Amino acid sequence: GAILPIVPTLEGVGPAYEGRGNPIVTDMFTADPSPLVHDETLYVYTGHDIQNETDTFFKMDDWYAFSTTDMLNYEKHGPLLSVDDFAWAKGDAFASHCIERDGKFYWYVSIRHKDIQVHEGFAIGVAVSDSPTGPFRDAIGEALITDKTENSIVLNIDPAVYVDDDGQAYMYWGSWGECRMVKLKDNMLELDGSVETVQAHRFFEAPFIHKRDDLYYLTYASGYPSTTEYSTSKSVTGPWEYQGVLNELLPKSETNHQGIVEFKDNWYFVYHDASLPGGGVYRRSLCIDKLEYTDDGLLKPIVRTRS
Ligand code: FUB
Repeated sequence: GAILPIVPTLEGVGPAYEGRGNPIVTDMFTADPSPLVHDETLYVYTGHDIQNETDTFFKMDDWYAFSTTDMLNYEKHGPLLSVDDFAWAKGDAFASHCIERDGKFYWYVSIRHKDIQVHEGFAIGVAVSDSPTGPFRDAIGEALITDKTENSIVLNIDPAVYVDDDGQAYMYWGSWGECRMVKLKDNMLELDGSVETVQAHRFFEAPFIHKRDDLYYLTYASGYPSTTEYSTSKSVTGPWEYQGVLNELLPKSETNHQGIVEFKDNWYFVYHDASLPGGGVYRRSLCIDKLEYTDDGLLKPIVRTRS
């Protein structure tokens, strides 16, 4: 992939950390980032906004990854995966999450299913590869989450997968006020038990789980337009204690879909805003800022930076 040039032209909104400056990607619109560390490299997987400035809904067909070893220089990979890679899908390459397990890379995606009318047709699929940059192929040949019968307004979007210390994998997802969770079997391709509802105050979408020391953090988009808010728990299955706002409302972007990762002894908050020239609600941009903890293990509010 191409090495992205650094274009430090945007006015700052806060002190920059010793990285590249935001937005990270300046030659295309990128959204819904999810982080993965592998082999001393940070990979951030994103969706791709291709809307015209006048379009009034998301237009998204494929997914990319951006990798860095120094938080300064990024390499673009992709598109690595697209709607066309899922024979059962018909469009809308919404938020995704790629994780590694036992040397394989599982990339969970939100996408509209050809045969589903409820939940606006959204389903969750999974692609697999032996490498973080592909080639990826549909791992099942059908959706992992379809939910064809239940007539509910909850969209089956925004998967986030977490493998706990005992090896049990969990997938979180949801939208419109309902966060859902289900266990996954060790093969990462089958559900292991029933779908449960997760209590999250003012939940809108984009759940993400991370752990530091003995504490689990559930971050998510709250309300719409969305702030990022979070809860903590001693267990990945809750009960969750609401802890407040982590990232405030953004100018122009109504979503800010976040992920959190530790990389080379620092913690980072990856998200999108609409700060690229021409950006907007459906034309978003990958950003990365530092994440810091209080002495009590709570998350300090994000200080957003530009270049
Ligand atoms: O990018 C499409 C949708 O917007 C995602 O699935 C949500 O998380 C929100 O960012």
